[in-house]
Amino acid sequence: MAQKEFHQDIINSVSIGKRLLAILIDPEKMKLENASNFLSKVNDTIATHIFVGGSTVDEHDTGLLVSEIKKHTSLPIFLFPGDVTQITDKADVLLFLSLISGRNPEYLIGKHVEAVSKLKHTNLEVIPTGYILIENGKETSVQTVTNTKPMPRTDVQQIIDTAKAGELLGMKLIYLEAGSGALHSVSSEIVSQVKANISIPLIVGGGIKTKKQLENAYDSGADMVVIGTAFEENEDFFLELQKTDKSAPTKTYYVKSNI
Ligand code: 1GP
Repeated sequence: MAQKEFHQDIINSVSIGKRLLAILIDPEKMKLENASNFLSKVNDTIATHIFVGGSTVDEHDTGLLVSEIKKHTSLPIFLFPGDVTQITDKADVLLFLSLISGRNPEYLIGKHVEAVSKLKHTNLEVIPTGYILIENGKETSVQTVTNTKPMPRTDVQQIIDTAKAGELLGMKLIYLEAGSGALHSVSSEIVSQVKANISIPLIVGGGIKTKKQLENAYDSGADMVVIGTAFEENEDFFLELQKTDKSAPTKTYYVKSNI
């Protein structure tokens, strides 16, 4: 397993107030032959990371797609796996997600134990991440696949305590997830309250479809925002999120710090 490099980059970004944007690519929805065109549009946006993952994808498909993505972008590729089968050493980072909003032991620790023998043979940087699913108005695939209940949106204190417990357990990131295609993204109140109570970087995703919602998430305290569906469904979204200085190489900000 690799040295901590990409996690440190996130910490460095947070320390200078840099807003991070991950574009989520689902191998089930992205055909290999479309990756080049998709990535050329991504490279012109303010995106800083690529996440790859889905609910039901196999290793072979994930590996092929990650290799293809790498040909077309220098952005770091984080695996955001729905299952152990999606772990591939072609990526840079594995978000080692523990679904701390739920009480299904398989998604709290079981899958992780299964993953270890596979990880021995990879160079992936593994980042332990507390994954918190929040109710969004409809059932999401995370809920179905993991057989867990999301946390009620109204139970802000319980969400804060869950995030803090994740930090105290040693997790390096907290991810507040409304679920892909969520009707309601995670509320500003939840984002700001969680941010105020943890000292590790905060990722927010699910149901963010407009630039205004994106900015609202950052203004509330999200350090990184994850968007998938809006890029799949709305070509114009790439234009809305275009870099203002297109001459800047995508990797400028990823120069490794010596801090
Ligand atoms: C889902 O948070 C991500 O895991 C992204 O959600 O597809 O709704 O952008 P969307």
